Amino acid sequence: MGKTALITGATSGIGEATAVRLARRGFDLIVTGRRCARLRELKKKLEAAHGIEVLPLSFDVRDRHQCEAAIDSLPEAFRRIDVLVNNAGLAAGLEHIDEGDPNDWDRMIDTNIKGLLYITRKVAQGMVAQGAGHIVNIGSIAGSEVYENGAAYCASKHAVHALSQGMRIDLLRHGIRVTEIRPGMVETEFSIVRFDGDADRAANVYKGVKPLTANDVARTVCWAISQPAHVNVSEIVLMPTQQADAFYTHRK
Ligand code: NDP
Ligand code: 8X3
Repeated sequence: MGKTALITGATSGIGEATAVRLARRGFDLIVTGRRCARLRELKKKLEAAHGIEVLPLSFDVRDRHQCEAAIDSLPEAFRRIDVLVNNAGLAAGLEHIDEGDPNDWDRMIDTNIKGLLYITRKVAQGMVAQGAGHIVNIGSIAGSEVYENGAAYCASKHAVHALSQGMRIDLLRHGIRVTEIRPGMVETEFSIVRFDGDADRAANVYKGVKPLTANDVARTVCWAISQPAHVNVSEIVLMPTQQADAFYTHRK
């Protein structure tokens, strides 16, 4: 029987690139996100190119009931999830703490932390019952470093780091693997979302740097899940060569 992966936030960037890579490897896919037209398009493209089955599920990970209903609604053929990629997430705003917008904080905390928890709980229940599974959390260097103007986003990714460690402990006895991938700069829609659609400001983030691509991260996800069953890749920090950490970037 083929394997099935659920990828949250597959409508763009890292999630979409991971869907493409896993499709090439023959995984059936459950792809999620709010933009249902993009999910439908992805289904069409991947099923035609790779002869796999793709189930698009459009919902907002911030809404616990939508998350639970989505997982409860899975048809029989998609009920066994072998790999969960918790990728949906965002940064909103870049301001000092006294000037931050609480609506931005809510969006980040509700998506990056609570959404990840809601999905993980439901999917982990199935993995526990089947006695196997692999959860890959897309964290960030912001999960182990803190930079000016980024307190709330960094806090949300620090939470992903803590949750990854906690999940690894809690799921240990069930043989479920947990990997956290913490990338530096990746050029996706991330900065456009962070700056509320300001494409010029977003482009500036990557000026003079060759950032990671979504595909670089997707390749890393694939590598982590392809290890033999007795090997768990706990954490990977993946950086552009021109970026040492959150503070030092060599721009040409
Ligand atoms: P993108 O903006 O390209 O993709 C984000 C994805 O998350 C989209 O598919 C979006 O789908 C989904 N998403 C966001 N909010 C929600 C929501 N409320 N409900 C459901 N889905 C949601 O950015 P990236 O690919 O770069 O980001 C993916 C992950 O990688 C994030 O967790 C981010 O924090 C992390 N990351 C990114 C880095 C970067 O530099 N780009 C570096 C380190 C980590 P839709 O809008 O359709 O709902
Ligand atoms: C995204 C990378 O440096 O903008 O998580 O926080 S950074």
